[in-house]
Amino acid sequence: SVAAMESNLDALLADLPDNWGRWGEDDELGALNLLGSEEAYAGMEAAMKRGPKGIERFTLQTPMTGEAVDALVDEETDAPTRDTGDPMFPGRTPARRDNAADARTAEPYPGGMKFSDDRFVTEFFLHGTTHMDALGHGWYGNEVYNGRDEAVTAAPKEFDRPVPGCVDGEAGNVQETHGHSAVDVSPLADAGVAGRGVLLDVGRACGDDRGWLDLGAEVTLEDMKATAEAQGVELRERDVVLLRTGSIERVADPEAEWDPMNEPGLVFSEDLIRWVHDMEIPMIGADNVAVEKVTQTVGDHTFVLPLHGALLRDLGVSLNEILWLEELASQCADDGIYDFLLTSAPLHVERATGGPVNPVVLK
Ligand code: UVW
Repeated sequence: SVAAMESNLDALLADLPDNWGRWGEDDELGALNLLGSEEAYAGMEAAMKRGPKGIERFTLQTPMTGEAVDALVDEETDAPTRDTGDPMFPGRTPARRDNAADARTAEPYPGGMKFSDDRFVTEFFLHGTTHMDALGHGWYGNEVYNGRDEAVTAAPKEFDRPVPGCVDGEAGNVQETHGHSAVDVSPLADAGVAGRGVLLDVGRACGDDRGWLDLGAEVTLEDMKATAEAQGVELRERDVVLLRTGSIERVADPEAEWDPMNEPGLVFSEDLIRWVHDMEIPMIGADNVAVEKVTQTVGDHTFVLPLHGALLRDLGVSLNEILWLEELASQCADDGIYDFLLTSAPLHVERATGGPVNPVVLK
């Protein structure tokens, strides 16, 4: 039952650290509070390693196709194998775009300028592309991050800025709609992320010749440390850690097998949670849909997304999912430098559970 599952997670995480109250009772930013001037400076120092003529930029968003893409069909059985469209957690729907003002029919404005204009026309999930989770996005028991009552996830809050036309009680009033009254994505969007990022290319260290881990592979703290050692990079306090598994790269290859419920990913251990806490890691990102392996067995119990409980809810560590890491990883493998300046911020969507993001790396 759901109650039994909740109590399992309560028991599993009971003796592990949390960051509730650490940055005040009202805090909604969590471990991103740890990123200040010195952490940005550490990122900038890393970015300068390749010299004044060597700095390159990488953007880490997995491209949104925006197009309806037919499912791949098995030639013998005619059964759909998988959707070749945007990768995301099952149940979510991707952005589909159409051209509201088409270049073929564009009329010139006075003076001659013409425009084309795209729009999303389907139910695009804010977690349906590369995104950061709000700290209140996932929880167990009756409390979200920082001990806030879970009711905050179902009660509208005041907008951060006055919004003309959005007045309580009026027709079309968005104040009446659902949305987080706290611990939504806005604080992460306002703060942004800037720090020393470290890529742990576990795929290259432990995977096949493309640097892909097998579907279902478990990434442990030991794998992370062994990868850092093999890469010759020192993991430091307050680093933003990016894990490459190769999983999202599978989606771009129509021949490759991919299963969002059985991706390679990080797995729970007490040591991992204590390490993340002691190292004051502000954010973990990965090239898979949930950073962690979706279903995990610990002792006699099966858990779905337990690290969202231990990291997002208890430690307030931000999670950045569906990253595109291929080009960054390939440059890191070429020059042997695995640290860089990482900057990022999710879209500021009021009251939202998460926000799309296109992180920028300088290296
Ligand atoms: C789920 O909530 C399932 O996923 P994510 O945290 O990846 O958005």
